[in-house]
Amino acid sequence: MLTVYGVYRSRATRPIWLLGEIGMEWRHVPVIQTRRLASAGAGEAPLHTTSPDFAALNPMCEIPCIEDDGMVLTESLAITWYIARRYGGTFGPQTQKEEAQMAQWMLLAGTTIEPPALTILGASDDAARDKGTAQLAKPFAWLDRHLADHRWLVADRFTVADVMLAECVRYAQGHPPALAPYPHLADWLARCQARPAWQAMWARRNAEPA
Ligand SMILES: N[C@@H](CCC(=O)N[C@@H](CS)C(=O)NCC(=O)O)C(=O)O
Repeated sequence: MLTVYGVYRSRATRPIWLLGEIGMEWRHVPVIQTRRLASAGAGEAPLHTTSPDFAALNPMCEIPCIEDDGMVLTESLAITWYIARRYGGTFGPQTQKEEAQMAQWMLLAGTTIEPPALTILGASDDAARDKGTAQLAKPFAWLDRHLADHRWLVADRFTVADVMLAECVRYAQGHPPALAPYPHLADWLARCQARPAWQAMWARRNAEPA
């Protein structure tokens, strides 16, 4: 059975949401970020990102990580993409053009949207939030235009592209000015987050200690 290593309060939400959409069974090993533990060295400390057993699996000491069919895979977007391709049916690409379009949104999510959105999420002052918001203006304006006449990112159906991008855009959501100028993007994010599989993932995420 596919095993996901990582707590919900991490980028593990990406593959976990998709697994819920697919409705497949998976095994959860809740590895927590070492920095979130008061004393990682204590004997009773839970499995964490620098635990020797986990570091042996992922030398980057980061979550999420999966094991499936004898393969260990890291990088949340690669993991989510793999699950879609292998198990996801129409959540994954059905043609080479769809594959290219999904790859486009996946790479935009990981390289252009995630860094400033995380800046906003972690900001402790307005200057940092303003900087992240300014960096998101161009990609968000493009997404807003695209979503003005598309319900979903690719092929008029909900796909892995929506999962990967929505989970990166979410990091900016707590700062309303970042999304306010982009109503179609905000509506699409709301559609994504209204899905039962996202709601189930989010409830479990919120049930974890902060
Ligand atoms: N590019 C990686 C980044 C993974 C990453 O940084 N994960 C964080 C949690 S979301 C982590 O494990 N940090 C290690 C730690 O804080 O101990 C991915 O997308 O999977």
